[in-house]
Amino acid sequence: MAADASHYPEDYRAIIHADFDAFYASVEQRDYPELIGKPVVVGGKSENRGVVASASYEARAFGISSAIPMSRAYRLCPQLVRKPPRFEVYRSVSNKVMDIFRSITPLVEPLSLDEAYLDVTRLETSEITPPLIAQELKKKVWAELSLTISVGVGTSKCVAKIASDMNKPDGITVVRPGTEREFLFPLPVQSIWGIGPKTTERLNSFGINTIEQLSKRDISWFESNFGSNSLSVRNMCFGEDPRPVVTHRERKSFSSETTLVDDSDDPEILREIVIRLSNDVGQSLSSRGISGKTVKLKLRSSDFITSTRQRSVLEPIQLSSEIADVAVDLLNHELYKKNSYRLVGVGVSGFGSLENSQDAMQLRFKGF
Ligand code: DCP
Ligand code: MG
Ligand code: MG
Repeated sequence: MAADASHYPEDYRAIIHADFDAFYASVEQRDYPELIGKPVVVGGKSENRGVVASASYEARAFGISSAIPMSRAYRLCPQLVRKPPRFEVYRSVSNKVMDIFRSITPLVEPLSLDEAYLDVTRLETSEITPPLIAQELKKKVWAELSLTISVGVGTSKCVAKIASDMNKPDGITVVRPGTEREFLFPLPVQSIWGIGPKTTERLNSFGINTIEQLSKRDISWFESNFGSNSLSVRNMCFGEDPRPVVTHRERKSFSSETTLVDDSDDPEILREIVIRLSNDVGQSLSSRGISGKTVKLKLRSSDFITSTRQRSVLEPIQLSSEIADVAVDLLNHELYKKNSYRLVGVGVSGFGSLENSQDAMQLRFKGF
């Protein structure tokens, strides 16, 4: 690593953003080694008007990217290999990587299945610095999962997130304290969190293309263009972003759903799926020390009609078996319709105020 791994001055936070490279596609290449080095995409069939969910870096060389139609991907690269998604596997890899992150610090904020923020500020010792932690993290993920992540290290969330994208795949980018402007100013405005395609187009039409150009505008200009977000957008131009890493958001519900490989009306298959999904949700609740009072079952029939059924119980529940009891009962009440289903989901909501107690304790323990 070329980056300077020396110690940080006091008063700076050290935030890491880690994101898997070509997540779904890399998991497929890992599990089917004959695909290594080949253009691979994960997504739906082109005859079903499928789209690309993830493209390997070899596929990207042909101009293929996420969200383009599969038919177009094949036109760009006729020798392309398509794999159907295996969501269960990706979810399990995601759980494992989050555990690896949590083995380094409890301050982990997952953003999606394949990425998270880590606050490693307090981990610095005489031997360990944030860039070294980032290196260790990459090594650990590779050793345990045979997958690469790209990592950004910054003094705020927005800098860390932009940095992790700079040297993909298998990259590490450290933006040292005090060098945020140098790093951000040449980048296009859309690198900033929250500036989407429409805003970018508008800014470009004013001749504002880079973060440096945007940073030169005064506060009143920001106010008339960004309204209530003006201050945070302006601060982000300078790398300032006070948002803390929060271990889980104020979530109102936890749920898990799955699209069936083949639509099914078989009660046994459907019950088995409901039990598995209840197990997923139960694990999420248990690992966070949360229990909820409302269980919801979601069903989407073969003709794409989605329905939900929910039931509240008197005492909050957390265990997979308790969630499954309610969810299976809700399912049993639907089976008389003899519908065939393409998607099944289970969720739990109605949490008590204990939701944040575990995190609060961890923070106190860490001396925050
Ligand atoms: N995903 C999806 N549909 C999209 C974008 C993403 O289904 N439009 C899924 C597939 C990706 C995963 O989410 O593998 C993670 O999304 P990322 O944006 O992190 O993309 P990748 O990990 O695939 O690639 P990168 O190396 O750019 O992070
Ligand atoms: Mg990714
Ligand atoms: Mg991602």
